[in-house]
Amino acid sequence: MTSRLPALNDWVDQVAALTRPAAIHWCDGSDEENQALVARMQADGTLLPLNADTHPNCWLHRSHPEDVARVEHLTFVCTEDRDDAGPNNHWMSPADGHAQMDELFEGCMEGRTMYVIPYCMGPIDSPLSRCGVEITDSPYVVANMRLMTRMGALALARIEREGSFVKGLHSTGELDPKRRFIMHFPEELTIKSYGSGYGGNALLGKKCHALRIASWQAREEGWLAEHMLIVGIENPQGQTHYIAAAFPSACGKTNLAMLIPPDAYREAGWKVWTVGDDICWMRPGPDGRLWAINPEAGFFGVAPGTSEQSNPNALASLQSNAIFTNVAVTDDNQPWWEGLDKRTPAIDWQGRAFDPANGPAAHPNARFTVSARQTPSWSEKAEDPQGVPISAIVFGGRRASLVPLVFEARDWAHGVLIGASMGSETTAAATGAVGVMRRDPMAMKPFCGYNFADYFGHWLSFDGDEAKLPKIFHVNWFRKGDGGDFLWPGFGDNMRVLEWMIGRVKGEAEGVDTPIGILPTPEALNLDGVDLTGEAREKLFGVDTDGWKAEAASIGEYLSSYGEAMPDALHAQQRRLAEALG
Ligand code: GTP
Ligand code: SPV
Ligand code: MN
Repeated sequence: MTSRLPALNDWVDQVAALTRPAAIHWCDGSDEENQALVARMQADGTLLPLNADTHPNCWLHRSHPEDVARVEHLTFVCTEDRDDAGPNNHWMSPADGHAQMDELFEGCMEGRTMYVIPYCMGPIDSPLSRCGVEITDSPYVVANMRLMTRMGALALARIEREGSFVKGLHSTGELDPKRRFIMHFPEELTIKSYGSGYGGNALLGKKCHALRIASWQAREEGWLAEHMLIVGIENPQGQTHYIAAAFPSACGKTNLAMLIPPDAYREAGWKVWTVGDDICWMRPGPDGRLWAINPEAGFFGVAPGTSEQSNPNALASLQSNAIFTNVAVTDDNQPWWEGLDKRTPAIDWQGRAFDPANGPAAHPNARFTVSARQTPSWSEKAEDPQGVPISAIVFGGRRASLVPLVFEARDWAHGVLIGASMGSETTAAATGAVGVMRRDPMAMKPFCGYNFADYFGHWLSFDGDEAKLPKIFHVNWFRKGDGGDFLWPGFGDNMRVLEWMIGRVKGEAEGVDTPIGILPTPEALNLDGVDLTGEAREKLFGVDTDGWKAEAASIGEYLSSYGEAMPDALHAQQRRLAEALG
């Protein structure tokens, strides 16, 4: 098979000449194709069947033990001018990047099948959607792309109609961390990824296309590509507000997107609808509001910590047709991970008999892949070509100290500063140390495909006369007390904070002006049934002026580290913060 688009056929021919596969398979996305692929992967051990009575059509994949997370130190943005990639990215010239990658790809598919995957990010008929083609030698990637994107014949038809697409070339290679690179060529809308079969390194539609390349395109075309969930909150009157929230990797997006409200809220008629759990593309509509789509069609979610208590919607969606990567299994071959329940697993994520001396049974970055439609809270609006109008944008990170539960930006530019100065402790979603505080602006540190200084400028540019922009908030579900425990119950109780935000959007909820922004008094939040200690009340709803003075100074240094390119308006916002703190 070939396509009706010469540019696509030529590229496939070039890649085949370089990688020399034994066969080429154009993916049509059909069930028959998937069944044949799954059978082949079961035969060669890539997929292991899970208990078919409890988890029909569910599969376990064990990745190479040194290939379990994104690799930020091996991820590059290759632009002609180094300043376009910015200090926030590893950079290489496009010529050097191609040379280095093509040497790795040379002959790498000998004896293997090369899969050509046409995919669409976003509803197939949405003007906000964008298409790409991933070429890979990994059938596991094909099976995951089928769940995570609109993949196959319809996407190919759109690509043939539009004539343009993002080119992604991937090979698992030898899985040698020394021969592993993920490179982006935004000026050519091209991605090359070699040496990893894992998640964000290999499913090129996700972080590589929908964030790094798309953020570049979004700047050129006047929209935003963000690491955000999208959730709809329906009040008892039947009115739904959509909220987009940026939290760094493994900091609570999936959980907030699938939140189940506390009993009293549910009894009163509140409902929560999931539109997206990881990526949000948004653009100003004719009415001046920001309209958002979820470019993905599935969830690649963190398994550990997912339970009937923390995220029942996720758990319900994982009973069938799911792929589990690097989880443990019980003695009756059910998937298991830390935090799921009190059972003891039999086999760990590396296939060994479980022994606590070897560490956790499931890898801390073990993941599930599942079609979004299987989630009970799935929103019909996720298929709406227009997207959904965003009422509030939320930034948040893991901050054990200093940062209160929630505060609101005074205006858009202040909100951009709040996003730009976000900090969070690192997690297992990327290789490297866990728990180290770093600046992760708008949760995009690993994903912004261009200079952060230009990116902040792009955010500021949305504040025009006709704009009806969302309110911006900052949250911190992860504040700890002196004893080291989380002070806020989190999960479903986060609904209380969302209700306050919607109240603010409607001009109904009370807030107090402080130097860092507008905070709720504890009385302005509905805390019925929540038992907070005196320490919790003080730390969740207070502003530590001395601590914030030090933070404001550190934010100033961070902004200055970008040199001349940093917009003056952000420096002005930082000065205003420092002065307000006295
Ligand atoms: P990526 O898929 O990596 O982008 O992550 P994510 O932002 O979707 O994170 P996810 O919702 O999967 O949460 C990651 C971890 O944070 C899990 O272990 C959750 O149990 C934990 N978590 C999520 N929400 C809360 C919360 O409100 N409070 C606390 N204490 N932990 C939370
Ligand atoms: C993240 O790390 O933010 C993820 C998982 O959502 S991955 O697809 O590996 O990037
Ligand atoms: Mn993510």
